[in-house]
Amino acid sequence: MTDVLDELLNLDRSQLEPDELRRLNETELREWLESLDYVLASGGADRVKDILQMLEHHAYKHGVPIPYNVTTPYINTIPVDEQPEYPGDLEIEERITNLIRWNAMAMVVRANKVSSGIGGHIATYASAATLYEVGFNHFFHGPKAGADADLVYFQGHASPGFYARSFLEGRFPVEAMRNFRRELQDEPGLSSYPHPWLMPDYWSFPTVSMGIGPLASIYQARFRRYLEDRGLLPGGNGRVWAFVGDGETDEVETLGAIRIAARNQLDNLIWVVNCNLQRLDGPVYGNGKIIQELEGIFRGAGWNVIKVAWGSKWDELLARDHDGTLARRFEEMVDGESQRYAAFGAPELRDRFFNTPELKKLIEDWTDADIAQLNRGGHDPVKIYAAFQRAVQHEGSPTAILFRTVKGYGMGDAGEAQNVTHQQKKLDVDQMRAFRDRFELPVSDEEITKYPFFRPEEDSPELRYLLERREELGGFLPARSPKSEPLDPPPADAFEEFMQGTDGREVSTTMAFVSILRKLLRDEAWGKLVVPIVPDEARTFGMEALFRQIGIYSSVGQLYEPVDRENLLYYKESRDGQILEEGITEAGSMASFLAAGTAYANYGVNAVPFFIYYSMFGFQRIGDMIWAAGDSRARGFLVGGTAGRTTLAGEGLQHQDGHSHVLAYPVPNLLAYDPSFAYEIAILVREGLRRMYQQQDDVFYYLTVGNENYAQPAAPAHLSREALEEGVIKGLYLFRPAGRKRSKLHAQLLGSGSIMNEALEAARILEEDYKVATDVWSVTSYKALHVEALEVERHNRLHPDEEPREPFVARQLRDAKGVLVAASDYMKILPDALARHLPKGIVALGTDGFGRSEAREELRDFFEVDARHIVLATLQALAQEGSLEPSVVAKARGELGIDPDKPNPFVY
Ligand SMILES: Cc1ncc(C[n+]2csc(CCOP(=O)(O)OP(=O)(O)O)c2C)c(N)n1
Ligand SMILES: [Mg+2]
Repeated sequence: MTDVLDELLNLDRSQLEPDELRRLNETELREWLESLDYVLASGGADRVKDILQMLEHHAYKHGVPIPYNVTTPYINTIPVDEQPEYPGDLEIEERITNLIRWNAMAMVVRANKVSSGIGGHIATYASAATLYEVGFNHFFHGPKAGADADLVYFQGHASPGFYARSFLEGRFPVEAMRNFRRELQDEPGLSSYPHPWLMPDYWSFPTVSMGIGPLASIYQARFRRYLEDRGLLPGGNGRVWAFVGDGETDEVETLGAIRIAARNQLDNLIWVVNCNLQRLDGPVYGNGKIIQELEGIFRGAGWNVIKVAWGSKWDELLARDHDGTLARRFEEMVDGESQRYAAFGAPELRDRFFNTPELKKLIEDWTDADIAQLNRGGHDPVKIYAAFQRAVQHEGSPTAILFRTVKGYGMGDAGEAQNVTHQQKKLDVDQMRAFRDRFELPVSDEEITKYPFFRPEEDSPELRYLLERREELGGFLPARSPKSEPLDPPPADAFEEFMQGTDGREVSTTMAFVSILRKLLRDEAWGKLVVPIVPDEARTFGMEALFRQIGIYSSVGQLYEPVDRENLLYYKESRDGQILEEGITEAGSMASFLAAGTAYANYGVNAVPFFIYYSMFGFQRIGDMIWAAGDSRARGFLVGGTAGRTTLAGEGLQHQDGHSHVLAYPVPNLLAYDPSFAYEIAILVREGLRRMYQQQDDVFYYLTVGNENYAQPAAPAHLSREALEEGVIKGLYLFRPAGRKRSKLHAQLLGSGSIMNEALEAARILEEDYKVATDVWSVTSYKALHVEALEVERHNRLHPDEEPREPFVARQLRDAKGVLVAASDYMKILPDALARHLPKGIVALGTDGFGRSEAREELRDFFEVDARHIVLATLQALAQEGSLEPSVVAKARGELGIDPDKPNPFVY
């Protein structure tokens, strides 16, 4: 034996004949494999893992780098012998699935027959039907499951499938099914996609803007942990399931935060990625394998990955495949090729896939009918069940299940695996018949032309089964059922200190806001409900004191001694920490806002998110998510810090925000405010709490705060508290009446945010130097004024026979004398949009244009919003109405030191 070994060791392989070398290689490999089999049998899988790891290290030490491989072979993760027995009645479940398939298809085809172009998708749900059905029958826990209730992010454009199921469940009348995508009919209709705004008892999460659902699901799962860890929600087995399209993974939002899920060990999160290998135009990754690519990405990020690529019929072939030929062929096949087999069926598969003598041998006794059963794993309920079961049992990390399916499954030549399938919404009679026959549906030839919906008798085995399963699992899904109790706002005097001003002490509105927040955090009822969310900007906003006061949430606590431990305000992470310090991700932070802002509906917890961020990186960066917050009926406060194009000095073009208030207009249920003073913020925060949590209005708030320090005034004495509050909330009030009485010249200046101080200074100059009696108004919200004015205008238009109403803004300014001049740190469009609701014309000053790195004073000159420019604009307006000679204005321009030839900031 030793001699043989010596001989082998001294062998010079290069001297061997090819045949000898092959035999040697084979023997060597067999011995290694046999050793491994022995270790597996006697020491188990863990021992095998240990040894392989040690071997790898050993090889590495001897200079043999083992290529790092994040993927596993392209076969199912769960071996056949580890598949649990299916607990349901497969036959009846298949019949139910087929009925849902039919109704989902019929609702789209019918909707487009009645109203061509109304749209809808068949192919997506067709590919995912069995995935969802296994979930509905065995996994998804409904609202009645309490702490075990699941939250499910349904793939948006698969909506016909969910409606079709709900129809079987008796949740929708047939009229609703007929009115899919018709929400404005006299009969009930169904919204195209998941929109809580439109179907508030049904949908919880808007998912159809690709990428937002997956991202939101991560932060949802984390937020659930946060509520549990902070004692606001009882711990349970409730999970977050997110259904994701393989094409959807192209969106940076989809995969951009997956490591956050791994970091937080979110084993309450399961992603079901429906890899039908196609997106809208064609293959997701025709030249590669999307499942393998995604596996690498998820595994690399620390997720548990389960691949379900091949259906049970393939197991027979894999069992015959002793030398790995079939597995290698899987590996070799790119998705574009695979799509052909799904599209063209058995003959194509026989000829092209089984393309070597070894492969052909595997199917030599198979008919085309046998081959046709070689299904993809995502259509096989037994495989799906095994994967879901493994996912819910997995601990310590999130799970992604990658299911291989066929897009347009069952649509036959109407679209199965065709590149056009995503858009297919019309099936002719023959195609409908083929669909019916394939899924063995009880629809007659005569009926078929009417695209009937089919619902079995109430006491049919199918309906009984379906309803029993849902009852057992805690009720129907999708379902949205807000269940939080109304909560009174803090008492009126809670924020009294902010009504008094700072007595000359200069503080920014950001600092004032943070003080209000700290005050709220100490409130008995509200304190624990506040969820401060910051994307790595807490120090920018002077919030670092909160680190120590309320802690930063971390699912694992703090595993290190922070470098600033000696410091009073050290960086404290803890499991019951309150701040969500998200790192540099506005999108992730907004996802947290979505989760916290809808906690009242999903968990019955009145969480109050305050998402504080650089205002520039809000609407224009994550506007679609803010839109989704509106749709979701999220509550809470978005706080745009370092706001104002000229208030944020030095930072320049990409930081200085002079338009977020314009971008805030489109979101209908968002109230946007640009407050100038601490007491305005205090009034708005209290009002927001009252409206959102006591009155339970589905609105949310946007406040901009600046970093310019100035003395915060006390609430003006000339107004009653009610009048002041009304003005602040509705958007306009008289802050300082003119000092000069009985003047010939009058002006009304409207200031906002920190430009208010410029308006006040302008008023002083106008009164002292130009004898213009000048009132100064604070405009807290152009949007609020505008929205109310439009509502009044509309009312008057629709009720011409009634006494016309007057918009609030017009009423406020009705008796105001002289010219109107508005100045803000935002675009001129804000006051301009109000113009036709005002008793007279208005001159708008604002900050249209790209920002500059400069100091505040220069910036305000450049953008023409400083006191001097306000004075000039006022005098010019007075000249235009004929109260002043133009020469006076020209002279004033010189006195004010304004260069008439200065460049236009908008075009320059
Ligand atoms: C942000 C965004 N961009 C584009 C679309 C339009 N769109 C709807 S579905 C779809 C293709 C989806 O493909 P995939 O994610 O693979 O889902 P499948 O239908 O294949 O399951 C596209 C591009 C959208 N809904 N959202
Ligand atoms: Mg797809």
